[in-house]
Amino acid sequence: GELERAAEEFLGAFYAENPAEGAAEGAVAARSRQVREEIRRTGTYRHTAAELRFGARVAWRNSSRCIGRLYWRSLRVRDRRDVRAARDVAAECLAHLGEATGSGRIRPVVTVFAPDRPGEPGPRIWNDQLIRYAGYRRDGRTVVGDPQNIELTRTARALGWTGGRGTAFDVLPLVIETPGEPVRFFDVPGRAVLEVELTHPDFRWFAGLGLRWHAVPAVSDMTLEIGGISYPAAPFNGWYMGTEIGARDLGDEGRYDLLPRVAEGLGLDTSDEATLWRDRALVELNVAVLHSFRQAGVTITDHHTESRRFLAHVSKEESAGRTCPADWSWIVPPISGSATPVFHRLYNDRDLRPNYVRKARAHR
Ligand code: HEM
Ligand code: NRG
Repeated sequence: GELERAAEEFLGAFYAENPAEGAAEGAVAARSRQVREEIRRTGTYRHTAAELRFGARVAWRNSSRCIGRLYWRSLRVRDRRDVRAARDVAAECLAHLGEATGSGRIRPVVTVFAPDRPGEPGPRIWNDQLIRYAGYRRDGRTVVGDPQNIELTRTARALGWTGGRGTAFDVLPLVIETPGEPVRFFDVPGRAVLEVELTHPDFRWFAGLGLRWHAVPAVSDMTLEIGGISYPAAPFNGWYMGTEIGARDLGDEGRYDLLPRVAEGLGLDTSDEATLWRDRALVELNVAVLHSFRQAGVTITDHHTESRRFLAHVSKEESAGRTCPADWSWIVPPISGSATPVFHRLYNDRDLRPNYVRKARAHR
């Protein structure tokens, strides 16, 4: 069946890329036979710790939207496959943040919770990242906080969350679904969340905007697929590329929509698009993000450096006899695209496994 085929293919890749694991001739064949037997008996199979570690790393390597893949081998894999209860999932998510954040020198980490099994789905995290800011619609028009998270905020409140203070940067609780339990929320305490207050190296007024952002992007709404097994809760993080915050999170009209306010601070003429006030505001916002993270000692990368690293990664992959799958529309940064080398070429995009895949959100 489908599962046997996917398992077989994964085990083949595992032994091909990890010769030390199967020094003895026929190691693949022996493990494949064992897995087929286990599938026949139980309808599923359990990865070894080494298979899981390799699978989670290759899933990053195969993430064609990710520009940060040069360091895919260094991913720390926290094996928490025995964790299913919502309370324990929440506690392990906080432990993940602690390990990932350190004192600001961010480490790439993934925590793998229980997989889906026949008749028993694994736990699911409803937040799209472990750290998210609440969004409150005030009078049908204006929004306080992050408009992207209005629905998650409503869900948390419907479940009984009263923790929001109504600021633009209230950290939402984790909302966790697991079989045999009602959906529950768990507060993310301030000590688990490193944040950076944004200042600008040249403009004193910028600090007065009262902006901040969290240090760690920890994506929690993607399923880790390895060898036909789905791990629906497998939050992962690296560090930010500045444009994610400075261009998209703070700049998008559907997010914090700050370009008009920054342009005002800069004294730009916003009555005429041709003054490029939006572009100038974007650049200064991005300068502020990179400057503030650096000054706070929090790992961050800029889109020029990261573009060069990504092309180094593509070359390394080709030297290893692999084609690096990549999605141009996600790899090219949202500002100054043509000033980065990733813009000036095309890529093959293939949907390889293992991978992190986004399945339809449970609560939609
Ligand atoms: C997407 C950078 C680590 C997996 C992205 C994006 C950027 C990025 C800029 C595009 C995001 C967007 O436009 O919203 C980085 C950097 C890392 C890093 C600088 C530093 C180490 C990781 C790690 C993993 C990963 C550790 C998994 C183990 C992904 C995936 C996406 C992505 C799956 C697509 C997300 C989606 O579809 O929403 N990355 N990344 N990245 N990255 Fe990375
Ligand atoms: N753009 C999103 C984060 C998406 C993932 N980005 C990373 N991933 N850097 C945002 O919050 O702006 N990572 O694992 O490091």
